[in-house]
Amino acid sequence: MGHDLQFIARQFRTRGEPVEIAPVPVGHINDTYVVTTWSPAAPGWGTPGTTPEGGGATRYILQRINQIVFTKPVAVMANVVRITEHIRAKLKTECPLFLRQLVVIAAKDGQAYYEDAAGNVWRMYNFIENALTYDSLQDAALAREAARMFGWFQKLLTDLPGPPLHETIRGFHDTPARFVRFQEVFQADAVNRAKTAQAEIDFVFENAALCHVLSDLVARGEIPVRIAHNDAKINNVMFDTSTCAGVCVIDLDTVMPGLAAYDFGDLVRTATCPAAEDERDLSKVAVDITLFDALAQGFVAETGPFLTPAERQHLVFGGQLITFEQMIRFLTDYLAGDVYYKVHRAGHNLDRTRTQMKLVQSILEQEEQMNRLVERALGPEGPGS
Ligand code: ADP
Ligand code: GN1
Ligand code: MG
Repeated sequence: MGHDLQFIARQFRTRGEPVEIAPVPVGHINDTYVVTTWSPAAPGWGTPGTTPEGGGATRYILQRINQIVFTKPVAVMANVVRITEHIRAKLKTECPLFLRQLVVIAAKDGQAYYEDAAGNVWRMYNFIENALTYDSLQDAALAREAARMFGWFQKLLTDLPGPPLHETIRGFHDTPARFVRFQEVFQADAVNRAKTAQAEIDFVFENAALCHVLSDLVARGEIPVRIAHNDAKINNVMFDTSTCAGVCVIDLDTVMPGLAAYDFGDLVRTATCPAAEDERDLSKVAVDITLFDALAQGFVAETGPFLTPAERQHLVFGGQLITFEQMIRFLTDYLAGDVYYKVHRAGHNLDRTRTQMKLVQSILEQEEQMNRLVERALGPEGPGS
């Protein structure tokens, strides 16, 4: 459906009026646009001895929150405001990254979002300039930096004051429930696709025991629930265009109670394999141990000091679990007829399912070595020792 993007962009407190709006074709969930505004110079600008603001272009990110996925967008925005304000309050203004963190741009009525006449909920952020995201990586330094950023993000949120964040998607990483849902969708086979995914369906049933491991540890109180990003995939962190240093963690919709292992797991899933998430040539899909080593070092550099022994021991398992869960989610969506993830070609969710399956196999094969690398990164008494 077409949206009057100019009108929507004008509902926010931007500097100047929107002059250009372009879609960002990244991300599986929200609709994302770059809005460029233009503001004229204030009267008197340029007069020696005066300080009125000059004019110029400013960029923003405008997003329509996917309300099929996020049924409570107002709760999402309440979380996002708390998270962004807390992070900025913790970073000292002199910290070079202070000005490069997400800020929610208020709507003209002062709310953190704008609801249009059709009930769509829109939000606006500052555009993080001179930074970029990657959909996959080949470079160990970037893998280390990505993991350091998500670890840093978890660390910054360990002391978020106030009540628990809203659970924006119920049971988001409840892998056993994901498996139950998969079985229902598979039994219904509403679009008659099960016959085209037999090997993948078999793999899910054969490995179903993986689903319960972390939830059982949580239920027994052996692994703590903390605030996690819960969608720590590689294109949800921005890097400086010139220095390649991490700048900012984005896509905060699922930041809520979760496990450290979920975020490390999503990094393993997306930042240790140089191939794309939807690569069709499966010979390219495997965990690259050099990328993994860098990733482990980056993550524990920030989180090592606060992770419990049980959390440390389950980081690699987090990679297995989150990749397996992602396989189940893509396969479920394929069998349901592509109702959740944006797809761009026939069989897209099945292609994604296959890469995840190949990655699970690759992690299972290299598990011992990966665990050794995490232990080495932690050192006998933690990172840096
Ligand atoms: P989705 O939930 O659909 O993945 P994201 O919030 O991750 O949406 O945004 C999609 C993409 O848009 C990101 O991967 C990133 O490339 C770009 N992006 C998002 N927010 C910003 C921002 N504040 N500044 C610059 N680019 C951004
Ligand atoms: C979605 O929004 P995006 O593209 O960063 C999804 C994640 C999946 C990921 C798979 C809210 O992430 O959970 O892991 O796709 N987000 C939601 O690439 O479902
Ligand atoms: Mg994203």
